[in-house]
Amino acid sequence: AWKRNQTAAFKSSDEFEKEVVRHVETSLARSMFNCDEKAAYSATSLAFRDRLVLDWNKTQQRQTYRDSKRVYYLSLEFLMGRALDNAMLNVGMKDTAKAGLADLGFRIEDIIGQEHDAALGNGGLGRLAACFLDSLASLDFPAWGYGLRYRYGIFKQEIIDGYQVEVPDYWLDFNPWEFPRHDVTVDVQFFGSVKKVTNEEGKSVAIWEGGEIVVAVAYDVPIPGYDTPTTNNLRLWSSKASGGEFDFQKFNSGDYESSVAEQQRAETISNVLYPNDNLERGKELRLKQQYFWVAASLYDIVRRFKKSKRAWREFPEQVAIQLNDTHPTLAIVELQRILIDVEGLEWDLAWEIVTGTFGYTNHTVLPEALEKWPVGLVQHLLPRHLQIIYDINLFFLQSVEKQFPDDREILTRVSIIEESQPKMVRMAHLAIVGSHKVNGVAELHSDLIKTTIFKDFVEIYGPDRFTNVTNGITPRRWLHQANPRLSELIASKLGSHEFLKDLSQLNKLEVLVQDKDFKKEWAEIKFANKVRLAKYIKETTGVNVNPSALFDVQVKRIHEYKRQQLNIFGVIHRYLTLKAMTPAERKKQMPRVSIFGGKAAPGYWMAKQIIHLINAVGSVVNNDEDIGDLLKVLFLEDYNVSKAEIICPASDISEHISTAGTEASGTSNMKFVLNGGLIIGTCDGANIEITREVGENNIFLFGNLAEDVEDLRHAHTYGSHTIDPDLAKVFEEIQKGTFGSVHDFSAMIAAVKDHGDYYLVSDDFHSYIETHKLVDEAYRNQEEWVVKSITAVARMGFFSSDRCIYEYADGIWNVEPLPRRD
Ligand code: DL6
Repeated sequence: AWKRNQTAAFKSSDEFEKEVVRHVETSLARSMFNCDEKAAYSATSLAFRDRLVLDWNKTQQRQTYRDSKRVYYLSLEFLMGRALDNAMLNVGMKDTAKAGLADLGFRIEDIIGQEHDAALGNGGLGRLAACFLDSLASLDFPAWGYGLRYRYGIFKQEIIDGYQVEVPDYWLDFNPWEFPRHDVTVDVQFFGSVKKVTNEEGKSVAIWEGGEIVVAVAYDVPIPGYDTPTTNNLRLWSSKASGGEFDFQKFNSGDYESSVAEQQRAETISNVLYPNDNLERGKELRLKQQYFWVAASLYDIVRRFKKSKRAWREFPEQVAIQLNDTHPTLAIVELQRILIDVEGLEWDLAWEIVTGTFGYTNHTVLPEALEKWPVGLVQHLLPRHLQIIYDINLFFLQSVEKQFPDDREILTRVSIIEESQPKMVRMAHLAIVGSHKVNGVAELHSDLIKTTIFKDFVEIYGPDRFTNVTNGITPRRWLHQANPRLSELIASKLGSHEFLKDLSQLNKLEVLVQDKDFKKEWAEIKFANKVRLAKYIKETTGVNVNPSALFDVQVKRIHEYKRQQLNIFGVIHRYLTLKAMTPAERKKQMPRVSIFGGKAAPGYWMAKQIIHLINAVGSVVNNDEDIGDLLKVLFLEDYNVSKAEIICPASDISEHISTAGTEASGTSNMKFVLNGGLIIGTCDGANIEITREVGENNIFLFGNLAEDVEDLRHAHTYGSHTIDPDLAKVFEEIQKGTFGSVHDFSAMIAAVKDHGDYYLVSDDFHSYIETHKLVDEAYRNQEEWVVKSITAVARMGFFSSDRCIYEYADGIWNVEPLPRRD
């Protein structure tokens, strides 16, 4: 096996220490006498970065030399979290660093804790991209990520008087993990006009001229694989005005403000991540971001391909580009434009190359999240692209017409242009037409897209264009890094850490479910993780929680479809039930800690009311002396990746309770189970496959099925809609003012009672409550609970993101790993 002893490794903790001291004194220009934790973090990162760079360069050289097919993962979001801990673990040097830092007077946890999360994403979609980068590198695939270098990532959430307040997240004050490449720039054009001219060969060609140029500057982030020298690249683009810093002429003539205006306007493009999860708002700046990033990335990819001097036809044999949702769909149009306008290829050959290159991953069926752009806006911003979109659509519709000569309706339904007022470009349709494969992210979701939103396309292209790749998570971050004790216990039983690269090996744990000592250690680790979370809760909220209580966690973006409202209504029901009991009866109840966390999009009023209700309930319940430790309700501020690393290992049960058919996959469900927590969930997204793997006895399922949702909604609207009696009592209590402002919460209640209960909160309430009773019962039997926990972990091998990458590589990208042999 390869040992990281030549390049990235430090030979001893002494050597590491020396490097840290050198960086403190030279890179940071400080002395060790005034080296605080922040400086120690910076110097440690720089020491590791120096080593990673060597592997990174070698990996890139080898990939260039071998000239094998590369994968490019285009994602507008990469929710990376912290880099240092991950880098130390992936290169196998954490213990060395720990010893070295201890020698210098620091605790490694404190140093790791200094790092600002790289939070360039909203939620699952961005975190999936980050897990995929880790797997691609760990499995030695030649792969690059392309994204935007936002100056402001997802906002920081503060909770003030129970309400969410958004604070900007400026994360770039010192970022040792990026390399600015001021020599790698691309001019990106916007606006202008198109003229047709006849070239020397008598061919009519389009010339896009005028408008403005914004410069894209590359920033590279090394992505170290686990237990391999392969270190891939994530290239993030930052925007800058063309033609220098500002207009000197205007400056000299005293017009200072407008001299910097152009620069500011250009920089705005990569300034801020749009903070919406599963929601598209159609803002011009967002479209500008998309084209800016896509144009720069394609220029880069094409430049790299051209160096090999291969024929254009070979492009799809050298390049696979995966579109992470529809956000990068303009790449399809941009590549077609480059091939026909710049490189002079014929349309048909160019289109064959384009469709052979792209794959498209769909991540949602929610109508509000499906991207559409007004034709007028596209015309204004990208006039040549709109012409190409119209041509793509024309040829596509002509072929559909031939295939279905008697069906006019299908043309309207599948057209890339929606004939609405105003007309819109349907990005998902463009993505399907321009890709050779379309995949959903869990079996149910992939079936749903084929039978609902993309049904017509299955008729047109046949079922083979559509496939499924169920999501996964990287066990390196989500087990080894987040839960080191559990990872070490597993390694000690399996005889090595190989399971971190072949997660199916976890199944060997199953024979240990009756091993007393093993079970004891397993339970102790969970308890220690709960103590760590309890300490964090005390520090951040001031509330004492009992680590022996059942920890019930729901952390994810706040959204009506994810149904945090169902959870908090359930918590109120529990509270009312406890209140109605005698003290003797209460004593028999299982104590619970209900933990919530997650951000609401700043403009999503209802989601913000849900956060407010959770906090309002917490203030009442946590201070009720009748209740004491029997129930605590917490909302943890500013949920992010590094907090997830503390929360996931500490849960007993976690909630994945979306209305059936709405959550494409979910990935936190996988993180919780891999950390020995059980889940309560609906038959939705990947919960279904988790159940298939872990067995029905090791998961708590409830609620209506996806196939019944439409009928239920129909009945709510056209029939009579009766509210579950227990839920009605919960509503009465809220309306009495028990939790403060009746007015604030009235819309949440009305959504269920008066506006059709779109998310089926009332329909699922009874089975939700009953299933929670089963959870309480099961938890009483700690012996059995631990057996369930171990069994579930042992069966989670399928949910490694490594498995996803192999499936993409085989079924979509047709690309092979390129291991380094030095
Ligand atoms: O595939 C990653 C992740 C899924 O696990 C979630 O279920 C799904 O909601 C999320 N989808 C989006 C869609 N946003 N857009 N566009 O974030 O993807």
